[in-house]
Amino acid sequence: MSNVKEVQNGAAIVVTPVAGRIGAEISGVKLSGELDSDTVKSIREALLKYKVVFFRDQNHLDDQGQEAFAQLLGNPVVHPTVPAKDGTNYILELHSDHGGRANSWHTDVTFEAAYPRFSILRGVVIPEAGGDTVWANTAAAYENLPTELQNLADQLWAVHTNSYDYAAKHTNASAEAKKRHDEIFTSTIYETEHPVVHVHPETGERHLLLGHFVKNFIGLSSTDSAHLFSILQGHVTQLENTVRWKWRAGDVIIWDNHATQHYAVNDYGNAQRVVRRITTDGDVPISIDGRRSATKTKVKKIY
Ligand SMILES: O=C(O)CCC(=O)C(=O)O
Ligand SMILES: [Fe+2]
Repeated sequence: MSNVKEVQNGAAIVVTPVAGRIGAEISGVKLSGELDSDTVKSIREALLKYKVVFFRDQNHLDDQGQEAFAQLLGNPVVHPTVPAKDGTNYILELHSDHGGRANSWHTDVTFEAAYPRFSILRGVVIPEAGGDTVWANTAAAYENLPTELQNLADQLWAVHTNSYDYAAKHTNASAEAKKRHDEIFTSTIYETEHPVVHVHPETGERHLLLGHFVKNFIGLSSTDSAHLFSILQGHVTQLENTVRWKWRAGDVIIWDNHATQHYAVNDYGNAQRVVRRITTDGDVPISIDGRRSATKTKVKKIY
């Protein structure tokens, strides 16, 4: 089923759902910093509805073009600890040869209070087979919880930190990846308290906010936290809540980082895979009873 939208300049964008609960492919758009505002509005509407949108054949985009396009969706932000790629202002490169294998379920940068709203990822080098990415819809996860678990989650808060057990969550991580994690990714250690259920700033939908940066639930021991985390996180990543994308070089994928988690499948061995990401700034989440997330610790490591 596809859904054709006419925009003012006469171009048509076509939005085609990919999975039942999340994800749509958008065709008929050439992404750039010059896109007209109606097309940007249509992309934004599709993002709110489908949570992740996929664009094929954007090979014309270079780093600067990706940055120019990102500015139409929001204010680009650099990663809090990882420097931007040389020659760019905002790009975070994930390179398979240098530890860039994000094979663990997460929402980007939730160890900060105002974590990014949109992530825009461009496929630069894609393996012939494997290296897909999977996204999960965290609103569908909440909506499909039994009422008893919804009530429990509604009350819970979690501590998110970038100083988590990287090796335990990224199986087969290389020595270089572990070193990068210790020396760069956690050069400043954050601890931020977020509600487990937050109200989306634009749609008003309730979402589960979990992922691999969760350290513990406030008031629970680490053992109880781990058990409860696996129950709730298991609902997020239930296959019915997910969409899986087989990349081609030149694809651009945008997700609403306040509405999803994602996982980059690490099944391509020594083949090379390079993707480049820009994030835009996000709001501080708000709980169902109107309280806001807050960063409690931000400590620079001294070597
Ligand atoms: O490599 C991917 O497909 C996703 C990597 C990731 O987690 C990200 O770009 O935020
Ligand atoms: Fe990510």
